[in-house]
Amino acid sequence: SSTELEPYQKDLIEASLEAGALQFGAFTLKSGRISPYFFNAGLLASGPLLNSLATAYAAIIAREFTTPSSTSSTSSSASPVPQFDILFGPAYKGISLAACTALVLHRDHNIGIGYAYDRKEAKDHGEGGRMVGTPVKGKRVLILDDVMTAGTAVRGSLEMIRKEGGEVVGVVMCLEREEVGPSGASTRVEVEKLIGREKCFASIFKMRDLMGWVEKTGTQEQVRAMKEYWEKYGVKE
Ligand code: OMP
Repeated sequence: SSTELEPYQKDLIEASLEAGALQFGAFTLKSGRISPYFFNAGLLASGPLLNSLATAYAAIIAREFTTPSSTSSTSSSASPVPQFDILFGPAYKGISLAACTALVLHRDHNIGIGYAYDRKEAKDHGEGGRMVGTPVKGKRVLILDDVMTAGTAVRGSLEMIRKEGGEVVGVVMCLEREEVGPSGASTRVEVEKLIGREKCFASIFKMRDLMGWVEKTGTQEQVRAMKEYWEKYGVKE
C-alpha cells in the first residue's frame, strides 16, 4: 500500500536517523498519545542538515504554492509567481526553518518572499508586539512548521496571523503524522476547512512514507507498533 519514496525524502529520513532526530520507541506526545516514533526537528541542527531540510521545503513550496509565470515565452528567465507573500515560522523551531527556506527560495528558485515569526512572550518596549520580521497585515501568509499531529500548534499560528490582519493561504510541514483529531476527523482536512481552501496543505514526508520506509528497513516489532498506532490514530481515508 505504501508508495515509493522520492530521493529527497529518503535522504532526509536517513539524515534524520543519523542525527537522532527520528527515533523509534515509545514517546508521549503533546496530545497525550503514545507514539512508536518521534521526529525532533530541533536536532537537525547543522549547516548540512539545515541545507537538506530547507532545500526540501523550498522544493515542495515551489511545486505546490506557485503559479507558472505568465510573462511572454520569449523571456527565458521567467520565474514562478508565489501564491503567498510571507512565510511564517512559529517560535521556536519554525523560526530558523522559515528563515533558511526563504533564503533557498530566493537563491535556488528565484522566488523572493518575506518571512516572519512570533515571540513566545510579548515585548512591552522597543517595537513591541508579538510578531517579528515582515509585517503580515494585509498579506498572504504560508505557515511553515516541523510536525503536525492533532493540529493544536497550527491552529495557534492561524489565530495569531489573523489577529495581526494577515490571510493564511496554506500550511507546509516537514512531517505530517496523518492523524485524526479529537472528533475522529482528519486533522489535515480540519485545518484545510479552517483556512477555507482545498489542497492548501503540503508536507515533505508523511506517516505513510515513514511506514513504507520501516517496512523496508525496520524490525518486525517496529512495523507492528507502527501499524497498531496507525489503526488507532491514523486517518481513515
Ligand atoms: P500538534 O500541535 O498536536 O499538531 O503537535 C505538533 C507539535 O508536537 C510539534 O510542533 C512538536 O512540538 C510536537 N511533536 C514533534 O515535534 N514530533 C513528533 O513526532 C510529535 C510531536 C507531538 O507531540 O505530537
